[in-house]
Amino acid sequence: MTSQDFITREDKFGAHNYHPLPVVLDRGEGVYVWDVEGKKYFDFLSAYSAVNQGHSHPKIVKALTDQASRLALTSRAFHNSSLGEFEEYITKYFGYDKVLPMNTGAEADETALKLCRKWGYEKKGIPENEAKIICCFNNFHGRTITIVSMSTDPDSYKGFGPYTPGFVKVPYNDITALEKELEDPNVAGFIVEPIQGEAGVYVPDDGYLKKAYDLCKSKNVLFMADEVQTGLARTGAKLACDHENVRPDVLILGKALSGGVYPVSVVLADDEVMLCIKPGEHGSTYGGNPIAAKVGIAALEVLKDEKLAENAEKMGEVFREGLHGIQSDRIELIRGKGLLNAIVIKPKEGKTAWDVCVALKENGLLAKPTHEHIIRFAPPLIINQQQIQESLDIIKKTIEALD
Ligand code: IF1
Repeated sequence: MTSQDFITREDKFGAHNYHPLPVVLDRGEGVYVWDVEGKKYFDFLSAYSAVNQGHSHPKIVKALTDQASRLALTSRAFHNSSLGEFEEYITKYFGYDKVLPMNTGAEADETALKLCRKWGYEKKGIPENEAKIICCFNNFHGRTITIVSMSTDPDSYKGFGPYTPGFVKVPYNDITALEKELEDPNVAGFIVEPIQGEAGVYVPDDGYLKKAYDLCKSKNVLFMADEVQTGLARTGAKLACDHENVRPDVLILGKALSGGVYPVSVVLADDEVMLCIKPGEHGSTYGGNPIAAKVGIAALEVLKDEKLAENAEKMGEVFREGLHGIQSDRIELIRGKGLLNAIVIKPKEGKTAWDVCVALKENGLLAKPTHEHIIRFAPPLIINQQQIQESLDIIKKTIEALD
């Protein structure tokens, strides 16, 4: 079967909720993936930052397969011998009292929202059904009906109403707007991405997170950081909030918490918040299963053992510097932190970010456009200097050939 045969079959039998680049991947290792014809590519998407540790990291794969053949799933109706080990490991790793494991990022965000409302009623004393949560314009927190109720992107929310009430939207990176909404005593929480991924790798001003956190504290409001995409070494620190020494009241993690081999997500918080949810009030069949527990530990160990935050910081500098060295008026802007970067493409002669990505693919590098004119560059964090250089050569060659 050729790539086209695979694509045609997906198109015929699969729902049309995605528009992938025309490449059919069959194998991955480290920073590389191979298509069904055997062509090799640099992976500059890393499954939307789920594969920070590199494809099929041997240590994570071993944790997965060992546990899969021993005990895969018990449900939380019973205890299992791996969950506590994971809970102890991850709470100490990030410095929180408690963790609540789920599977996907959206589920972890939903968990945080429920936890926040519960805390608002039980601890803050907000009248029943009156709690409000502040979120940001251009946020991306996932695809459930409640989460798209927070969205300001019509592609995400249009046609899926009626929406969950109780959300107040403020412009991102706007402290004054946040301060104003925080005057409302019924506000229980503020949910924010430390860098907005889907919005196009939008990095807020230095000090924004710290100021937002301090304001939340002064109003007895929970500061909830969605680090599903920015967390786990991606931006050159364990958490993107670490850059401003902010410790979120509620920390939401997913994606790279498994290195891409399994869906694992969590919410971390201290007892005062986490214990507001009582037995029977929240959960998931797969959440906290033994495979997820072992995989989660291995994925976090790899981040630490291989110093991936430090490498992301260093390689990010080299990468952005290299991008700045490309002489083309097609590149309007370069932004990012660590190895979460993007370029804004000026449409020229009818060529958009999509066309640039198709050309990059032809030249052996995979990246995905977002919002028509933005290309995100997010390779696995194990990438070395020589590989960064080769990638920059491909990007330079591709963009120059379009000019
Ligand atoms: C898709 C973007 C990335 C996330 C943050 C929660 C979730 C995500 C900050 C939900 C998910 C994804 C999902 C993916 C596209 C993608 C994405 F382009 F939309 F913005 F990564 F950049 N919080 N992000 O970024 O996590 O439930 O998917 O596990 O195809 O929808 P999930």
